[in-house]
Amino acid sequence: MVVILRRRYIIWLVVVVAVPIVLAWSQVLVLGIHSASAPLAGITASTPNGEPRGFPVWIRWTHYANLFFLFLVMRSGLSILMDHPRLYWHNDCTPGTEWLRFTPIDVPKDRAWTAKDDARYISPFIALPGYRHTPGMGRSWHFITDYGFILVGVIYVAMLVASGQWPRLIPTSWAIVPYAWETFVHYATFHFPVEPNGYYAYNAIQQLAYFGVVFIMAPLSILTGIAMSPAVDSAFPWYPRIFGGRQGGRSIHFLLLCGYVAFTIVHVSLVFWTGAQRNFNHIVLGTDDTRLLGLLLGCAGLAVVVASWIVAYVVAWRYPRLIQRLHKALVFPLELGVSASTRFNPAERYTRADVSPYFWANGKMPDSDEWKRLVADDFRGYRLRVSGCVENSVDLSLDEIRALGHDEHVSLHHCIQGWSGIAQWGGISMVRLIGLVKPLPGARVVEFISFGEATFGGVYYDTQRVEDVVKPECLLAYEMNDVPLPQVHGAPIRLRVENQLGFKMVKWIREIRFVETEKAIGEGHGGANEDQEYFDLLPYI
Ligand SMILES: Nc1nc2c(c(=O)[nH]1)N[C@H]1C(S)=C(S)[C@@H](COP(=O)(O)O)O[C@H]1N2
Ligand SMILES: [Mo]
Repeated sequence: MVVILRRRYIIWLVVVVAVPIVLAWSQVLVLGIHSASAPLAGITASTPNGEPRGFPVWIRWTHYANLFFLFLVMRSGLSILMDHPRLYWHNDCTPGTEWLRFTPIDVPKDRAWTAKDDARYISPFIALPGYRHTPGMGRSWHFITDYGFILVGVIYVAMLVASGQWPRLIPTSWAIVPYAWETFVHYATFHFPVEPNGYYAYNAIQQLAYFGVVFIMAPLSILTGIAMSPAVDSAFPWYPRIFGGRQGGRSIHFLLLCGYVAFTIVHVSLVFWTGAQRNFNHIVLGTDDTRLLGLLLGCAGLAVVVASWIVAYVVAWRYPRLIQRLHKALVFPLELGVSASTRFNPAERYTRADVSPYFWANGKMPDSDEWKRLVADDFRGYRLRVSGCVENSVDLSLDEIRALGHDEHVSLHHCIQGWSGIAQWGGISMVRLIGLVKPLPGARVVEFISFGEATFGGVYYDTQRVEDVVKPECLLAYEMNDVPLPQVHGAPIRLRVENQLGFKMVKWIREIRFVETEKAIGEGHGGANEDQEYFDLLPYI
């Protein structure tokens, strides 16, 4: 895997790592080494009501369950990351402006290079499910295991507070800062400090590290994850801005992954360095002795974790439909709420000044003879057929569509692969079309059918719930950035539906049908990607 970090960030990284180490060495050379093991205020061997602090059963099991879920979350996150292996600090994803990338490829300027072409391979030893372009399955695993990760975190924090064990992690005095510095000076200059017995209390750096992981990193991971959601970003455009936009949120989300990996490496090294048998007995058995049993059981527990990766890999490739269904079962109730609620109506107020200089293109251009004839004739022969469960089927030429009106907005596009871009879209709102064709009461779903092919053959199509197409900002767009829709972006007509991911926005639309359910179309999962690549039916996240 190629990793390219921009030079200015390499310099920053070196400075951030080197400066404290140089300071630590200077202090030791000038002043000598102090003891860093003085007890911290507020940490005693027992709680005020006399119970030993120790490691009660809830700490031991939430520690293990967290490890189990966090690794699955990280592994599936890597599969999603590699589908657009570039990270940015701004809303547009202009190639060449990324601060970090995992691909050697400079995007070619002389030929078409879609976002899907840009996806990279990642080994299934590292990622779940691994290989190339598997964001559908990656997302299903990511979201299913997120539930476990969040649930365990909530139980852990609630118990930490309820049991009075919280002073283990939450600093109660600023005195921890000089202690932490002294401890750092010890580690950085290879003077290993006298460690407190972790059964009762931690050293200052250890305490701050645990505090940081539980109370800063984990919540930030959840919040930056939410900042990538199209439904949230289009309804509350101020929210992603907190993190520097969707790409800022995505970059921070990735840096937090690096943080968990770094923490795990240091944590595990120190567990072994400072007395593996005693430490394992603490966290596995809850006892404070040096038997071998805790270490043995701990290693068995880790073997189960590794086995879970193999099982997840096999299930992802053998029974992807099962995982897609499980994902749907877990999030669908929430999604129906989003769909029904007007609070989640897209309400973006981007301006033309925000329009991205570069907008990735995706998908296979249509190449049928019929399509070529339409292009040759500048779409004068184009007719959009709208039919199905409607009172009034129509065949509309482009001029007739334009005559229906002009609605427009400037919005942030969210691709499932991770990239985004801001563009102006002009066309007719779906509400206008609905007024014309008058769907019958049974019509719950709208099917959009393309001239183009899907990734693995067959016609590209996708569906929308009627609740979503009547929301503002749902357009049949014939214009992008104030010019007629370019061919690569879906000419003559494409769908815009800003509260969902890009794959729902069918380009090169040939036909629209109002139907009762998506279950009778294609393989019944609501779209070509949902059928073939196990994408989610209502991707608001
Ligand atoms: N017909 C068709 N429409 C499609 C696709 C496709 O492959 N075929 N890709 C989708 C995806 S994944 C995205 S992100 C958007 C991209 O739109 P753009 O090419 O204008 O950026 O189009 C969507 N519409
Ligand atoms: Mo996409």
